[in-house]
Amino acid sequence: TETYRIQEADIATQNAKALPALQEDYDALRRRLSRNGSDIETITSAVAAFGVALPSWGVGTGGTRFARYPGVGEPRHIFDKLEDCAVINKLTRATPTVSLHFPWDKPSDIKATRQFAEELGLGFDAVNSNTFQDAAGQKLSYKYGSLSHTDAATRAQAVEHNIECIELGKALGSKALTVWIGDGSNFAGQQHFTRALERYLESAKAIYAALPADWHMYIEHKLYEPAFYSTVIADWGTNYLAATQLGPKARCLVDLGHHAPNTNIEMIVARLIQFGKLGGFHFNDSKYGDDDLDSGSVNPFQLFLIFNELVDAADRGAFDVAPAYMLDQSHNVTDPIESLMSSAIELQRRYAQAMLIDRARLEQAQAENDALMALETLKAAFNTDVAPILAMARHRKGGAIDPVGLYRWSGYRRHKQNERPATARQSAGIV
Ligand code: PSV
Ligand code: MN
Ligand code: MN
Repeated sequence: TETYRIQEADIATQNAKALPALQEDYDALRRRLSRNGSDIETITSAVAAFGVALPSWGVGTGGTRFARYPGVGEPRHIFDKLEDCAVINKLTRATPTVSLHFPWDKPSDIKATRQFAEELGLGFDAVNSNTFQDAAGQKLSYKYGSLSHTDAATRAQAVEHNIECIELGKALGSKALTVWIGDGSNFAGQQHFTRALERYLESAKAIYAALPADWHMYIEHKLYEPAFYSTVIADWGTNYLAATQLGPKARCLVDLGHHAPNTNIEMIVARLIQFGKLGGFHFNDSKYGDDDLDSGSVNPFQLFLIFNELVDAADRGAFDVAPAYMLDQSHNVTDPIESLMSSAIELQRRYAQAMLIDRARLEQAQAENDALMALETLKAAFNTDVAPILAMARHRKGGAIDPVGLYRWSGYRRHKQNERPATARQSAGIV
């Protein structure tokens, strides 16, 4: 069968219909923002330059540990996944890279994978290792941990896997390794806190030593799950200590779903920036735990406040290296292509709003302890509808003014249903 692709001409045709209204809204917003001293073009250009990486594991069958419900025409392998990622980028122009997870999406042919990605206009962001479950044919089990396991041979196997991920990443053009481990304990007394962290650090140092000079190692903390009593890298404090012990290439990765409810994540971001250890993000949203819901779907104000810290820090020249932006979401009630497009746009929305904050007024309010005016200043930006800026940025880059509308109009998934016949396992719900 022929491979269906959404054409540039489709985008141009649909955009032509939507452009007059967009231009009107954009011009009105330009006038409104200029009254407050903001130049719309500066913000539109910054939004257009914004990019966030797509998670390879986010385009497949989403799910929880309770169930997976395969959708029609879903990707069967890495090439299909890249094809779907390319649709997201083609329509939003906001997701130029993909973050791969090994061994889930380990390419059997690296050269062909890299070449296919290039043809689709995609690059590769951080590669992710997986020592939180046992891979097929694996010699030693991670049931009781990986990098911090009590058994030296199991730790060595986990280190080896991470080094293999670096090698794969090098061949693909990645520049970072993200390490998240599920190591921890379920019962008081099960694990010696100090010794477990010592073992982790020793293993992590061996991985760090294998990093190329221009690479980063992102350490991801998570409060709980799968370990429910204690987790070795449970919080940003432990993460910071580990990254500091390892060296300058090691940085902390903040996954928005990995904190206790109501944690002030924007302040964690500020702290990590202040001490030069913010590596990047796994963006998603959550109400209870590691929910992996779409960005900004639960707490858009929190996302805005995080971007406020990022814009403020960038204005102050506080970054030696720009943080890596990655999405990490997976669930099973929407088409992942639509959800990932919405999340990428949501990040751009909060970024644009953060650029609208009147920083002089905010600073003055802070100096005068005028709490009400400080919040008002933030809210004035947060309440501004910047949708015309986002749509114009997409349009100027050749993306869709209305990405979800165009995607639905294209019938992409229906085309893929024919091209990607479900396997017997998928039809049975076993994926
Ligand atoms: C763990 O919960 C996590 O956030 C890590 O980033 C994993 O690599 C990812 O989810 C995928 O399960
Ligand atoms: Mn994550
Ligand atoms: Mn997670």
